[in-house]
Amino acid sequence: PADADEERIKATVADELERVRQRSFGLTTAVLDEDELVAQHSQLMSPLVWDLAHVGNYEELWLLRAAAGIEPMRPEIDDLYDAFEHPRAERPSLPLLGPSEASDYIGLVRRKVLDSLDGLRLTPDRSLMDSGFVYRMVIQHEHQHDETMLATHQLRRGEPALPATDPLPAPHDGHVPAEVLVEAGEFVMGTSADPWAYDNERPAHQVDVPAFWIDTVPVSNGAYAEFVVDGGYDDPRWWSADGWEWRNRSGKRAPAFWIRDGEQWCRRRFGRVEPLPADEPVQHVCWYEADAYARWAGKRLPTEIEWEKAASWEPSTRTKRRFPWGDDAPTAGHANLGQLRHRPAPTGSFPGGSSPVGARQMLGDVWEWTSSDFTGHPGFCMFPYPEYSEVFFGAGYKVLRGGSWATDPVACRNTFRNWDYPIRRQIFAGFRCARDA
Ligand code: AVJ
Ligand code: FE
Repeated sequence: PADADEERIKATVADELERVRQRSFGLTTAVLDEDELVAQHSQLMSPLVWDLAHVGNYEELWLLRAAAGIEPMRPEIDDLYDAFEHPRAERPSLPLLGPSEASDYIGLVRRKVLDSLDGLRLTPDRSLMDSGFVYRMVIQHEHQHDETMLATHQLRRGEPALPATDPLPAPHDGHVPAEVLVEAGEFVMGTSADPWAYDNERPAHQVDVPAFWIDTVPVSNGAYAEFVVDGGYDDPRWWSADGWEWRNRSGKRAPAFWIRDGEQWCRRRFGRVEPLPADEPVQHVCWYEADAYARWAGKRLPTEIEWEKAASWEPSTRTKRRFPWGDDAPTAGHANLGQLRHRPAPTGSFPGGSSPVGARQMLGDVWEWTSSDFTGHPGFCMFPYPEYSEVFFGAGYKVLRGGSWATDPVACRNTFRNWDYPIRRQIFAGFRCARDA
């Protein structure tokens, strides 16, 4: 039986490695010419050709050198693709591999990885390393860079490059209450057992949470526009001190990519301008804007503990779910994940993806800003390297939860944690509000 488990894990790893690589090429060499791949579309982002070679270099470091003990293929390029050596703004001036060199390099790494997989022992019950966590880490890492590449596409100017996607889900019918109540009580935060969980999601631990209300759905463009039209950006009452300073310094008076068109709002989306859909979750707001909106609405952002409890806790059985709807893998009726569409679905979609307390769209559509600073859970143990999470603890990052339409299902679950600076707007982030009960 152990051998059968091992074969099943290896087959999944091989399939997922193939699937994510198709996605990466679909965002780079399949859709953009050489000039566009090496260009820097925004100071905030890497040239796409950097992300492409970086995911292969990361795969070489972890799956060939660390897991399989294979000698470095091109040690001289490690420095170029070390995210801590060179900030994004500096990457275009490095002697990077060109698009075809990068494709060849990552393809060769991949062939060696698949060859080495045969001889590996991945017994599920031993340490995380032996149970194949590094393989899942590398797969998730590439998907995370693919989402970053989509943010680069959104910032890019010029003719649309991305292909058409699935239509939006059918409009929901029936009434969706504005808020749901989460009763006071203990719940289990984090996980110790999920084979895909990063170190920052571990370990599972009990947390006592006072009762609170949380919005059933993310804040929509229409609701956010009311804040804008009400002069929300001009009233310091709604803003934190740092947020007001950001507002003054940045000159921003609406979410990124919004365009005023007389009485109407439009938005630029992957190279096309369209009327702003009022019922779509707002995207491209920074933490300061989310925090100000919540105060204007008489509410606040949820803590990440509240967010996770509302998404995952089944009070009647006192059990925790991997996804809001249960432990089954996401399907089309549960959530808008995996880049099936290049946009969030209307608020109130996916009744089949509701959490036990009735919150909808907790996973997919938009990342949700929480009020929490990014730190380690109690009992945090760095694994397998400090630069994934630990070096970011206490360094001014805010936690985001739930994944976006651009997040792949294997990099999304109730315990998954993302983080960014409170000024960042290029990620596919929105929010929902909460309040004390
Ligand atoms: C978890 C999205 C904040 O992009 O900086 C990619 C993921 N870590 N390569 C990031 C990551 C290393 C990380 N975030
Ligand atoms: Fe990376």
